[in-house]
Amino acid sequence: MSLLRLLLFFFFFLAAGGGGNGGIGKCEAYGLTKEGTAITFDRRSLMVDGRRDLFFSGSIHYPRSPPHMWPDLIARAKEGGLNVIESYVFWNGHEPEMGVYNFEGRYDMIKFFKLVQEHEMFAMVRIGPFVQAEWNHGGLPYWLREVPDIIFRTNNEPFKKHMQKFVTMIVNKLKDAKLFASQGGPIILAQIENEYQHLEAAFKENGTTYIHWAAKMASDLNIGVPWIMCKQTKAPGEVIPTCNGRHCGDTWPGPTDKNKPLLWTENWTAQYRVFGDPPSQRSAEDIAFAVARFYSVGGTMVNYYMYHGGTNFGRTGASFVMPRYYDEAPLDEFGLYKEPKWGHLRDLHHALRLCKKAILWGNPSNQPLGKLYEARLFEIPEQKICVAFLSNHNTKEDGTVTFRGQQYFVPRRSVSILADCKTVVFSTQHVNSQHNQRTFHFSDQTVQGNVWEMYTESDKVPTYKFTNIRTQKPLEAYNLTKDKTDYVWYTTSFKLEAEDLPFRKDIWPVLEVSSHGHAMVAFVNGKYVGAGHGTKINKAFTMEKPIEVRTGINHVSILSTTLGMQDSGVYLEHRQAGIDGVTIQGLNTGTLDLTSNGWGHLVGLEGERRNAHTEKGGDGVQWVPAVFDRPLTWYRRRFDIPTGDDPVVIDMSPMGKGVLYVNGEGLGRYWSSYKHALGRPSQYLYHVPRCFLKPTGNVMTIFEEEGGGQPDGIMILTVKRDNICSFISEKNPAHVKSWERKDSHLKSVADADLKPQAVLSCPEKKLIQQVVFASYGNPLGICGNYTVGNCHAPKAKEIVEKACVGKKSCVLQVSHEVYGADLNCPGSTGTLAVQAKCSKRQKAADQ
Ligand SMILES: *[C@@H]1O[C@H](CO)[C@@H](O)[C@H](O)[C@H]1NC(C)=O
Ligand SMILES: *[C@@H]1O[C@H](CO)[C@@H](O)[C@H](O)[C@H]1NC(C)=O
Ligand SMILES: *[C@@H]1O[C@H](CO)[C@@H](O)[C@H](O)[C@H]1NC(C)=O
Ligand SMILES: CC(=O)N[C@H]1CO[C@H](CO)[C@@H](O)[C@@H]1O
Repeated sequence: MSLLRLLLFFFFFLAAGGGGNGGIGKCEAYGLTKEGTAITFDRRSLMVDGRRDLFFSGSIHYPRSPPHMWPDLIARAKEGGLNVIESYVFWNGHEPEMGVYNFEGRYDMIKFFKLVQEHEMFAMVRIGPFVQAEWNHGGLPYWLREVPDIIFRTNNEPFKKHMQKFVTMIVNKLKDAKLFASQGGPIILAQIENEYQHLEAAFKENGTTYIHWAAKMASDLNIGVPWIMCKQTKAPGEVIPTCNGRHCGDTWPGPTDKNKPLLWTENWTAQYRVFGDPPSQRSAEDIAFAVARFYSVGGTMVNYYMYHGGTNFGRTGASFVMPRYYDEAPLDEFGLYKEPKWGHLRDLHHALRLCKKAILWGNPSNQPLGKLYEARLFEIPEQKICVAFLSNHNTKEDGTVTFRGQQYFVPRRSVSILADCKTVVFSTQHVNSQHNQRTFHFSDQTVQGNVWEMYTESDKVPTYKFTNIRTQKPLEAYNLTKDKTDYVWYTTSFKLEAEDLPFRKDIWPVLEVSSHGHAMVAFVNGKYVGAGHGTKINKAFTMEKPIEVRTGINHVSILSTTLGMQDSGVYLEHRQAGIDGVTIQGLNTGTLDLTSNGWGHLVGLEGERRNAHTEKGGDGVQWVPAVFDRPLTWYRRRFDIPTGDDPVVIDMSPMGKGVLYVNGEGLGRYWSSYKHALGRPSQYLYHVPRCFLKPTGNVMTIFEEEGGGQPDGIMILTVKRDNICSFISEKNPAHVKSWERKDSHLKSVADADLKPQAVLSCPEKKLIQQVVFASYGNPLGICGNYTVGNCHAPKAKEIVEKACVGKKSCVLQVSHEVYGADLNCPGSTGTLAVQAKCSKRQKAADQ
């Protein structure tokens, strides 16, 4: 069957409603207008009212972006070819105190799933209620630790009681809002527990008893859609086990129970990052390879973790996890399209949908094509339907294979999708979608009114007599803070005689403090002596600092800080933080061990008790003109909202360590003084969602722990992805989406002549203003920095300008005939590289 006929067939198939194009746009298929939809499954796939479908899901966690951003994020996910949105449910956000609930603002779970429904998409709700998710305490509320005799996530009655109560409450809330597919809502899958298998082994028979209990407890809630468990090879009963990982198509054989489908719940689009981590990347090509591979071995649902990561606002990140979350996802932290990741995956989804009939109903088979080469086929011979996935598993070598009498070039580590077992409609290694470059722009608000006030705590460092909790030895920190603050003071006092002091003036005694984690700043006799910290891997650490002591009474005051609670592993309820040993070394009389010296504790900061970061509390605090370079100091300034509607960012690189607020909203912890191996802070740019801002008089408040920072160097920036690029070789296969771009799908297939096309498209409300670079030949470089190679057709720029300037988007042929072959380079690969600039300033032109 020719490709044209194949497409015709699909059109007919769609029109007839026999399977549907994922049903997007057709409410009936989702049961949105009906009483309910049955979600069933077998080995092959999930079924919606008995109809098989392919599912492309993306994780967007509602508390990680403000509700104002949700509609755009969901719409962009749908535009990227997704038909499912996944979110965890965040217990500690919803029940911060036992029996006190919060479903407002960023925690308005119902509103989130209703928006998914309004966008005519499916939803997956991963209740957990342990979720890990690099989220504080894995989502478990602090108060759960204080339940007598509790052991988390095992066959422990107190834990099971509270877990059941919460899960039931969430399920009832979702049912009341009619959000399950069985009620006509969008939710087609629900998850209980989360990556439990390794804990099950640790808890032995109690683990097994617990996971069976959890499966039964969930099933008994009668939600009318299947429950899943991820990374749980032997999920009990009807619960479907799913895979989490980077390469589930090659590392996971699927559920042992042969009537359950292959679903992939977490396919990392990058790697989450903690303070101290260098930047991480996962290329569009690598993700596409893993996903194409998964569908080629019979997978029918993948979930991108994350599709949009967002921000761990305030204190919501797990220990050491930085506020910016999965910025490398297809939609970046600000919700902007990260290209080519977003577009390449969209093209993949379109290609797989084109092959849906074969994937869902065809006979699967595989055919080795040599060492590390393979064809995976799905065929319906009587209907002449055939789809093939040609894979090359060599990591270093491109190759050519012969399949059904025809030769195919298969790049290293790639899958090529042959929609009719003949025509390549997608290759994971050939990116046809546009690229873009993210740029940050200085805004006038940085310098206007760059006047700082301060309110310092360093001149009132508490000593023992100002503390209210006293014990012989220092206490565990979480037990004191109850996760309401990162900060707790540890103080003690001791007396020295003249003969204790070193005789030589140039020899200083040393204060040695050991801590379970995570960081601290120390003072002796009110004077700052230094800071220390652990790492994500080694949370416990020891700090040693030279100190000045005096004859008579000396005071040690240590501010211990945590960076969230741990989110994984067994016995989470026993994890500790804070000071556990203090000595003074180098005295004439030897080492003075202060560990059992009698300790006073004070929870939180003075500024926190007075809400210095809020409008109201801030007004009740004595602010004075700022003096920089001071530890334990609150700083604040006012600023107006930057003009335009590009996202707003605060550059915290001049500061040390602390927390950042705007208008009372916590934007997260900053730690610019902690540099990763490449000498940069892991995060220094902080997203301020525009909905947190008012036109004038916004208040930025910082609490700086270590000092050394220069707040007047903090910049207010805006972020754009207005530099759009294309880099496509004439030899790339034509990806299916580029054909669909034109009005007439079928006509354009013929027009395109199966040559790839470059599609350049500006972000909303912007037009292509300028073609910065265009070359046809063998150009080099990356988006933002292309250079011409030794082959270059001079006409290229003019042709591209004519096609693109003044337009929202344009389509360019990638063919030497259009640009004129370069006679200097016969036989060289023709590559088109274009960089264009989008801008709002241009007045409206034709689309
Ligand atoms: C299982 O739980 C029981 C009761 O809580 C406890 O006594 C036993 O030690 C546990 N077994 C394991 C292997 O942890
Ligand atoms: C925390 O406090 C509880 C009592 O509230 C106590 O049982 C537990 O041992 C304490 N944990 C640590 C590590 O001190
Ligand atoms: C641009 O690319 C050239 C080589 O293609 C490289 O030498 C140069 O450093 C790059 N410039 C920037 C700003 O990345
Ligand atoms: C939770 C989990 O399985 N994480 C894995 C994700 O993939 C990376 C790299 O393949 C592993 O190192 C992680 O353990």
